[in-house]
Parts: sequence; C-alpha cells; structure tokens
Amino acid sequence: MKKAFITGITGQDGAYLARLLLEKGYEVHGGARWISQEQMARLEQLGVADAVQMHVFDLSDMNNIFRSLRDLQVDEVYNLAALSFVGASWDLPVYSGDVNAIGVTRILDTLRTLAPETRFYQASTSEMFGLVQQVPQSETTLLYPRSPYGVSKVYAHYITVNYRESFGLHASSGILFNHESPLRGKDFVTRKITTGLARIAHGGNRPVVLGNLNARRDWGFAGDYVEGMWRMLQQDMADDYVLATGVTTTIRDFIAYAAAPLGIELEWRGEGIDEIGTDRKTGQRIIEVSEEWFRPAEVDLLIGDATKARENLGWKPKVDVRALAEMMAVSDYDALAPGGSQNGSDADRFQPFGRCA
Ligand code: NDP
Ligand code: GDR
Repeated sequence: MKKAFITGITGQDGAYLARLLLEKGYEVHGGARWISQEQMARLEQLGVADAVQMHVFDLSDMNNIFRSLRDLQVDEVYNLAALSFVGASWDLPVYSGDVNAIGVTRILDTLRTLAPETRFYQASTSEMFGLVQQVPQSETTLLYPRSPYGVSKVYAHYITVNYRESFGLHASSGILFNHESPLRGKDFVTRKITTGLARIAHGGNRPVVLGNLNARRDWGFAGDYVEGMWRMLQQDMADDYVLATGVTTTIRDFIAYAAAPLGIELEWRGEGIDEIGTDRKTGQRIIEVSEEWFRPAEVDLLIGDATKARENLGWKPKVDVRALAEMMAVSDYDALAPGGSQNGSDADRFQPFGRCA
C-alpha cells in the first residue's frame, strides 16, 4: 500500500485528492494548521474525513515539517498548502512569501536530507503567467506574475525545478489553471457568484457585488485536476505540466452560465463600475460592480495549452465551464433549501483595507 502526505488537505483540492488516493488504495495522511475552528467540512462532504490520518502541519515551521516527513516516511508528498487567495496576498505579502515560497524550500530541503526517494508535487499556478507574454500559455511561456501571490508561486516553481536538477529529486510542478467545484472557497469569484445567485433564486434581494467583470479565466473542475496531479507523480521522470481546458470565459459569461439553471436570464446595462446585471423577467438587480473588488494589478486573460499533459500523461478534463457553473449553482441552491447544508453565505466576509486608495 502506497503512503501519501497531502499538505493543505482541508482545502478544495486537498479534499478531492484525498478521495482519489483513497479510491486508489493509498494510506492518506493530511497536514492541517492548528486553528480553533472546524476544518474537516470538505473532507466530510466527500465522505472521507474518517479515512484520512490528520497531523498538525504548518508550512511556516521548519521543525514541524522536518519531523512530519521523518516520522511519516511517505512515498508521495503533494504540497497543496498555500495562502491561495490572490486578493488577500496584497494584504499579507510577507506571509505569502514565507508560506508559499520559502515553505516549499523547507519541504524540499527536508526531502533532500531525509527522503530523497519520496516523490513531490508542487501546486504551481497560471497566476505565474500574470501579464501574459503568449496566448495560449504553456510550460515554456515566460512568467510575469502580477500579485504577491503570483510572485511567491514563481519562486516555489523554480525552487522545485532547481531541486530536481540539483539533487535529482522526483519533484514535479503542476501549473494548474483555475479549477473550481461546489467545495470552492466562497471568496473566489465563481463561488461568490453561485452562492449569491442561489440566495437570490431563493427570494433574496441582495445583489452580488463584484469587481472586474471583463477578466477571463480558463476554468475547469477540481475533480479532473487532482487526477492530473496524481498522474504526474506516476511518471518515471519528474517534469512540469500545464493542466487547463483551453477555453477562456469572462466573469460576465460565467455569471450567465450559473444563472441559467436557476431560471435567471441576465440583461446587462452600463459600463465599468456603473454596469449592472438585472433579471430580464423581473427587473431585479442581480449584479453590481464596485471599485472595492478591483485588484491593484489584474490578470486580464488566462488560457492554457495542456498539450503536454494530454500527450505524456493521457490527461484531459471532462467537465466544461458551462457544466461546472451549473454544478456549482445547483449545489448552492440545494444547500439553501430547507434541510440543506448551508444557511447563509460567507462571501465577502473580508473587506480589503482600501488597497487602491
Ligand atoms: P484552498 O485555499 O482551498 O486550500 C489551501 C489549503 O492550504 C488549506 O487547507 C489551508 O488550510 C492550507 N494552508 C494555508 N496556509 C497554510 C500554512 N501556513 N501551513 C499549512 N497549510 C496551510 O486552495 P485550493 O485547494 O484551491 O488550492 C490548492 C493549491 O493549489 C494551493 O497551493 C493553490 O495556490 C494552488 N492552486 C489552486 C488553483 C485553483 O484554481 N484552485 C489553481 C492553481 C494553483 P486551512 O484550512 O487551515 O486554511
Ligand atoms: P484567481 O481567482 O485570482 O484567478 O485565483 P478569483 O476567483 O479570486 O478571481 C478571478 C478573477 O475574478 C475577478 N473578480 C473577482 N474576484 C473575486 N475573488 N471577487 C470578486 O468580487 C471579483 N470580481 C471580479 C478577479 O479580479 C480575477 O480577475 C485563483 C486561486 O485559486 C489561485 O490560488 C490560483 O492560483 C488561481 O486561481 C489559478
């Protein structure tokens, strides 16, 4: 039986990956920060909370990482832990660097010292392409990050490549484009949209207030992407791979895809921060725009070329963006129904500190 350690197991991808590895017969260990609140919700939702073995783990603590990897002796480490919300990385730039960048060096250097045979996966990101230098983006596209998050992930990506080349570690970097699911954190735009629309479809009257509706993202389903992570670590040689759908969609179009299954047809009026989306049938305000949710520097367009993953790993996504939006909207709608699992939304619980002032 293979043993795997997943950092960030309490997050969206951690939950899907844990389920996948358990299905494949792995013994799954998970690392989670000690915080004084319930963290097992996603693992519970997928029905795997009791099957994983949890350990206190924090990427900012070198000795904790050293002891974890020494004691666990695993075959594979998946490093999914990170401060993953781009918007918050301007509020926490030093922490982003410590956790997302130096934290990866802490793991790699521990593996180099204690367990050089252990296979390692690093959660790299399309945010590294930032102000894109090529369309579509592939493994060889020049990087130009646009946020403290993106910058920290560029360091993490290259230190992974460097430890592979310097010490022969089986260390792979998955450059994953946006992937979402009903388990997505509620601050991310897709889930903020689907929780907000679900509330409205249940009779709510609060519009969803968003930032830049023109940004384009290459959105896939998280369940498909964790399969790609696993495939990377099953290769004889470690390498870097883009995982993406090859389709890009504006925020505005994602809203329309999510609204349709809830019976809302949107009509758009105005421009920039004056733009609003109303329900064509009732005239109710559904979407508003506020400067507050614009970022100090934006990533306008992402679209990935996953040819290498398709050819070398046999990986391709199964869920397209329309099906994804529908899956998330229906899940949030059902969760708000009587007896559903959710009775409100946490979206927008963190306000930016007037970043653009
Ligand atoms: P989530 O935000 O859902 O999960 C992040 C996880 O990291 C949580 O389990 C969180 O724990 C944990 N974490 C945060 N800080 C620390 C720390 N200091 N020490 C240990 N654990 C920590 O992210 P996703 O599941 O969406 O993403 C997984 C990884 O993939 C991240 O690294 C992200 O940057 C990257 N990525 C994600 C993409 C996406 O579209 N989802 C695309 C490309 C890359 P807690 O529960 O305590 O908060
Ligand atoms: P992203 O995801 O930054 O791509 O990072 P997010 O959903 O936060 O933003 C996507 C785009 O939507 C625009 N946007 C808004 N975003 C949020 N969160 N809230 C809003 O109200 C809003 N209005 C418009 C943003 O400006 C942006 O252009 C995600 C994370 O999972 C990262 O960890 C991961 O690396 C990348 O995807 C790939």
